[in-house]
Amino acid sequence: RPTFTRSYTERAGKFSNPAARQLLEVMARKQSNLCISVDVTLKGEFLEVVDAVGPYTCLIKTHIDIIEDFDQDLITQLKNLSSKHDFLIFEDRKFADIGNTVVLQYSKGVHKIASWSDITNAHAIPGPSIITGLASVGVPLGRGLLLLAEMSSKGSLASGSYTEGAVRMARDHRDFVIGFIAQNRMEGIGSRGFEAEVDEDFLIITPGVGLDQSGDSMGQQYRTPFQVVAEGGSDVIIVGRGIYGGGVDIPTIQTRAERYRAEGWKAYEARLK
Ligand code: 5BU
Repeated sequence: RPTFTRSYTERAGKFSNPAARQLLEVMARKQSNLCISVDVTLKGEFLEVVDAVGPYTCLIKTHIDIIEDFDQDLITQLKNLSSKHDFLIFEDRKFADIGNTVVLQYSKGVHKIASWSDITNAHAIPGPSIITGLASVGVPLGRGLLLLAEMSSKGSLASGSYTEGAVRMARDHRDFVIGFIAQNRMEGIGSRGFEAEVDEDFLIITPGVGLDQSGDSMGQQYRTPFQVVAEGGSDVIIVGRGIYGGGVDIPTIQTRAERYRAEGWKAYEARLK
């Protein structure tokens, strides 16, 4: 039975990585496969939105480097909200450098990402040393890594043999690489015939999700939760502007978050059958 037709709870027990296990457990507990990307640039607004949408989400995705008034207290408050509402944190950092540099970017600097972000991601472009570098920091802390296997933007170069290469890199680092940012499932991709028999499971986290728009003016492309989860077999949908966008008030943001949570969950239940 392919992994994506099994329940999140059943799959949780099969992951040795603590971040992957915790994420799947939270998803089952809250009936949410919705990751909310809160791409706003002021600390106060960021925390206000996170607090408002916390009940509907399994995972809050950040771009911490866009916050203009970042300080350590933001991290303290974000972590408090993650306990209050029971969600994990995913810094969408997209590391892309040599091992030695990503170690420093992940653990040091102003943001000290490894100290608070349960999950982060990296491009496969530098080769396996980016994983070993990040793992040297993240594994002792129980963190998880997603590799970018595909992107949602028009004309993305991450396809074909590039995607295959990313999947092979992930297979060699199962303790730390918990899955992919991708638009499709990766089973069978890049396999040399025999891996397909191995009971492998990777989380597929998918950006480019929207119910009311097909894209934006800068190359973003949207699919619906049903297309992504029920038809595509993805595990987690990422929604940003579809929830907080358009300068709407907090009750509207909450209504939208619940709408995406319900749509994402319905699509998951549909594929279990
Ligand atoms: P949106 O407002 O739902 O379009 O935001 C999507 C978010 O996901 C945004 O933070 C992007 O940086 C992020 N993203 C993406 O849109 N597409 C990708 O392929 C990857 C990340 Br990887």
